[in-house]
Amino acid sequence: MTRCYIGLGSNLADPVGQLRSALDAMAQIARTRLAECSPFYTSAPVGPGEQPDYVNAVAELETDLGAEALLDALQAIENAHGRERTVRWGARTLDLDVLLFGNQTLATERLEVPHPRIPERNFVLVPLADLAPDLVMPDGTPLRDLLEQCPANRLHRL
Ligand code: ROI
Repeated sequence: MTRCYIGLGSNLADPVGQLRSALDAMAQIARTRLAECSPFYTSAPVGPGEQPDYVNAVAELETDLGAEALLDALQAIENAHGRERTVRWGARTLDLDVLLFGNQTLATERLEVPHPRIPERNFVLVPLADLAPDLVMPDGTPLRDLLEQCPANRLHRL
């Protein structure tokens, strides 16, 4: 079993409901167990243009799937939640990002793990630290160091 962490985000169409239903769907993924989910947070949108605040969380999964098979399952859930891939960094009903996949480092056409933007996103680091405060990244960097160095962005626990 590989322990992995998934970032959840939504800023359209009842974001809290989107995250709850995504968690229900993730609990149904084959050969995978939903171990835990962090608290939900509201966060100021990062990225260009005006868009609503996000609701973000991080979930811990244990899976026997490979990273790309897990990505397939997560993308199927995004699509079932009406995700449209139009504007890069635009508003979205549901975003599921593979943040970490065990201690693996991967870079394929579809998937880069650890997720390259973890260090600059407090809406990922804070809920990840709720689940795994002592986590160490595959390159040896403690999560605590990333948290200390991360730029501040408005974030409130729901
Ligand atoms: N901003 C916040 N606060 N939360 C997100 O989940 C999020 N996701 C994104 C972009 C558009 C980069 N901004 C975000 O994909």
